[in-house]
Amino acid sequence: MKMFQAQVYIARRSQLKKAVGKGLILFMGNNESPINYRDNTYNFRQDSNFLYYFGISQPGLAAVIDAESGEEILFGDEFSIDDIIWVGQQQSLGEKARQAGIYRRQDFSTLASFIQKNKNRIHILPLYRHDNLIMLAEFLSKTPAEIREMASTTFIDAIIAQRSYKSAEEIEQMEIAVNISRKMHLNAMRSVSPGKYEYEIVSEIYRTAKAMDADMAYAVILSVHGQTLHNHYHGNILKGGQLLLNDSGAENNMFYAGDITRTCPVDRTFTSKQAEIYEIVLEMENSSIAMLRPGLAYREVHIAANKLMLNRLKEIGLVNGDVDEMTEAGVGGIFMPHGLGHMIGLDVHDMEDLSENRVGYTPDLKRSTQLGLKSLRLARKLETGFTLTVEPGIYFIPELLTKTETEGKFRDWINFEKLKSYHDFGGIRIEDNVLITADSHQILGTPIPKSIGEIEALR
Ligand SMILES: [Mn+2]
Repeated sequence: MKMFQAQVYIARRSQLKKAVGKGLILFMGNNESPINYRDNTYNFRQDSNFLYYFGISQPGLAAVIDAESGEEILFGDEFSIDDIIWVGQQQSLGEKARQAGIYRRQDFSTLASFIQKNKNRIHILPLYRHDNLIMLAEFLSKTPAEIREMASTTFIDAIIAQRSYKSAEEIEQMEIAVNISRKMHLNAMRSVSPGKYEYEIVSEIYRTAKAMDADMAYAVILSVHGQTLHNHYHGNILKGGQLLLNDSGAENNMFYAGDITRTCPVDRTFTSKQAEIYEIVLEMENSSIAMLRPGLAYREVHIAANKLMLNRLKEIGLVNGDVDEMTEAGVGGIFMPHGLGHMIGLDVHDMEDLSENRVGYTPDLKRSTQLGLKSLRLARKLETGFTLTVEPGIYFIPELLTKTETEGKFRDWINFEKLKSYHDFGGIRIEDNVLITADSHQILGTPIPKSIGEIEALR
């Protein structure tokens, strides 16, 4: 099992103990999740908070840290002879615990009474897995709704205050994840040709990841209908004249995520109409990345990208009017209905199990309700050590354009007539992963082709 040095986990837990200060901190590991019966399961993925503080990727675990006495206990069972018959001999759980710097292990069956004894001083996280939610509800004789109410903001905020800042050994893993994602994208783009099915390109992505001991950090988004933001259907035939959007990223064998998007023509070259929009998205991406530095609020970068987009769309006659007024009114959301990016780390949307707003916003920042800006997951001021995605896009969503026109909305600003010829255009998104350094930023991993020349040269 790949883990960091024990010292890494010991230091992380000691910082957490200090930040929480009082009470008993409880971590519930993830369990196997059945597809249709107990022994036929989905791929196991350990909870990211559990991985961060304990590093052990195995189902059936829980752990506690007593913030006052400092005591740390791993709850989980040693393999029995029955387990060994089915899954073979393995490193004992006790040894794995020692690799994480934990010296006390107890059988899982002792967890219930331990929690009951400490029920008035326990800190728990929001539980996104229902089996854990039900288990805890049973341990504490409460309803699942009451358990949800119990989530400790002290505990949540202490984790966010740690996991937001990536250490050198984490950045090394993230670069590995991005570099595997890079190969996935290169192989995908090279395999594109008219007449193939989308799933044939998806198979290149999986093959590439598996060949590098990696998996998907999230379900592949790959479609000739790139205007659909999270399209998981892969049954379309690639046709000449279309664009193919591929948003896919690797999870490496230390469970860090890459999240990369590239858009390429199905034909070897971009049409001039495609190139015109592509250059706008690329300029949005490059100029957003160029702005990144500690102290700048990511909300400002999102807004700057939107203004740049509106200025360029104005130049080609798709919108007209004052760009500041259009930005204020939310015209940009019609063409880019999502946020510019999010935190990334052990999770592709890092720590969002803990609360999207607590991760991406500070109390002084109110989340907008406007199309586009309301989907901005990261708005707060950037700090050294943050890792995030930068993923501008321009989409022509026929249903949204028609609805907006029918409602008479934005009619002074949007050229709906000219846009009719874009209803079958699709969408373009370009996405990279970036680290905020001491005074600037650094794109993670080896550069991945993204200029028109670079992409056309791949085929
Ligand atoms: Mn992303």
